[in-house]
Amino acid sequence: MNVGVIGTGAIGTDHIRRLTGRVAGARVTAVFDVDTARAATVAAMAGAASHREADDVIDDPAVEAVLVASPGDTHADLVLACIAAGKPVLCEKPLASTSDAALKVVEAEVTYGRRLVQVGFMRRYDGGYLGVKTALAAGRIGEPLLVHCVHRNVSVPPSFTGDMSLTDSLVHEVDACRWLLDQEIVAATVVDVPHSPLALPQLRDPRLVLLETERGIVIDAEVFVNARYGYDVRCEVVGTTGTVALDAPSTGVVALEGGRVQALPMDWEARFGQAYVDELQAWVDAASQGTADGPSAWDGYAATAVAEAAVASRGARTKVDLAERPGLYSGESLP
Ligand code: NAD
Ligand code: ISE
Repeated sequence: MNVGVIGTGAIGTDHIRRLTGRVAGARVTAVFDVDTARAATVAAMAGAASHREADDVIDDPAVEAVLVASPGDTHADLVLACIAAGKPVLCEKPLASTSDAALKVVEAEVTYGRRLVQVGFMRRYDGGYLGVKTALAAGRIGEPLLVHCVHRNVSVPPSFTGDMSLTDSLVHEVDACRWLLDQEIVAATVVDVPHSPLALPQLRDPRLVLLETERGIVIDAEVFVNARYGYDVRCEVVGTTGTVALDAPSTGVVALEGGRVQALPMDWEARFGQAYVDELQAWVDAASQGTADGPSAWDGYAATAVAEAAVASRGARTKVDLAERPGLYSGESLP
């Protein structure tokens, strides 16, 4: 399958490497980035053409499917153009920067009549999260009551502004919990906590968010994007008869000089590297049949709507205003 990639920054380039070397059945044939020098370098690395506009990638007759890895506020229009062209698209999260824009994508896909969109919620493909999902589905901890989540990044670039820890980072917890619990999140409350002096002044960091699901489960999620010490993602579901927690890949425990040290990953690539490969393989397999599965446009819409409620919260419990879920997305999205 010939893939066109829009956005050749950090994750776009990583995805191109994976599509080129670790995923079966795909090759990258066209790229576009507003940073034309970067696009040219990456195109040369992949043996792809470097196009002048994003639409030239989407409309390129040789391109059979598109991967969108530009910044979040560009996603919705690019995905709408892919749907109009009838091409399967893997869109990095978030699907859109507003729930209205995400809903337009949902409506366009429903009108098209078949799934074309997969959203880059790669945690659904991670072995640790799949273990939690399997234990829950088998009823091993009884009925889930609450979930504790932690999402810590070492640091973020200056382009990470405003409420991005909610709209760009928390959306992973939102999607993972919706998927693990198989229910929608209906309310969000952001609790004020002291700010880290090490965070960029324009950021409120860390954030503590309480989410409530439609069946009354409460999720507490800490998002701390300047935690400095490592990339640390945790999730524990507390049930009526036990708990199940995320098991992260380990590089072993080193004992020396009177201590034990367990290395932590320092970024998402080190922590979720295999999940990205499995996500891309699933996408290529479905896209080469002209469709999509895994996290859907509806999942992208729901995550953005919850993040929007969290942004609006400012300490108050804020309801999530979700549209009616179209039949195209009935049933659970499998990883
Ligand atoms: P980045 O800043 O490293 O790369 C973005 C690239 O997009 C840059 O090269 C920039 O020049 C280019 N760009 C900007 N506007 C563009 C436009 N209109 N058209 C085409 N290209 C444009 O950012 P990144 O970290 O690679 O993040 C990109 C996207 O991937 C974001 O939506 C982010 O949330 C998502 N992301 C997801 C994960 C994950 O774990 N799933 C991890 C990192 C990033
Ligand atoms: C980034 O865009 C990602 O998606 C990472 O997985 C996440 O940990 C980080 O907070 C985001 O900024």
